[in-house]
Amino acid sequence: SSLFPVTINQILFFSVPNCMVNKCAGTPGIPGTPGANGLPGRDGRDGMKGDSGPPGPQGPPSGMPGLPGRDGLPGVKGSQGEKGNKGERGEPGPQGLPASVDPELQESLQVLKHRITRLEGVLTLEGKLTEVGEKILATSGKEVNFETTLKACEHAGGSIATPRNKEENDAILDIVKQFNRYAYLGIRESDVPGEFQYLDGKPLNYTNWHASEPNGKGGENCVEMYTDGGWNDRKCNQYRLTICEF
Ligand code: MAN
Ligand code: CA
Repeated sequence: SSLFPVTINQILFFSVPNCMVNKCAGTPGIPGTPGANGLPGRDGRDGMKGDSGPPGPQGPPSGMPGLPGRDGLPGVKGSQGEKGNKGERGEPGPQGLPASVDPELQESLQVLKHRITRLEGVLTLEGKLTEVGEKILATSGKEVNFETTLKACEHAGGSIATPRNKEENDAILDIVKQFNRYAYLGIRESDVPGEFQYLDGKPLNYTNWHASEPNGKGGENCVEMYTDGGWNDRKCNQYRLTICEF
């Protein structure tokens, strides 16, 4: 109604001239009362799009689980496990020839023996080895006390040189003379002063005492070889040429 405050009658009243050709109008009448409100106008146009609202709360979980991921890198190697139990004994092999009549085995033995003989020749030539009977004698060229001599020979897989006959005594003497150094022998004083024995406790069955020896009477428990091959009882703490037998 506010859009049309003037009625059709009022418009006609003011638009008509006061006087016509021969008739004039009287005084204007009192304006009529405002008309009733008009019909509502049409809807306006849509406004501008508003800003997007804040994100909504997280929805409940849904959907199938994804596929498993790829394998990770291999870990560091673990420590070695305990040794397993011993397996069962295998079946016996086929019957072979006795070694004494096995031609292949005998041939191998011949080849090996020949090779060892040649190697012994090389070592003998160089003065590194002396053969006497079944024994092989060798020296480290070092001078050490009796205990150390025992250990050195044992470490090498042999034992301290022990002359059990003249031939062996001479072979040891060769080395003693070559180095011009006395050497301890594998002989020690027993619990009876003045009595000597082999290291295994057995009595001596060959001796080559130097004149007036042994004379230590319990005070010289070891035995050394002089450069003439004679034996002297002597304290065990001297430095003597190491000679071993194998
Ligand atoms: C002399 C001799 C030996 C003895 C030594 C000890 O050479 O009496 O019998 O073993 O001295 O040093
Ligand atoms: Ca002596």
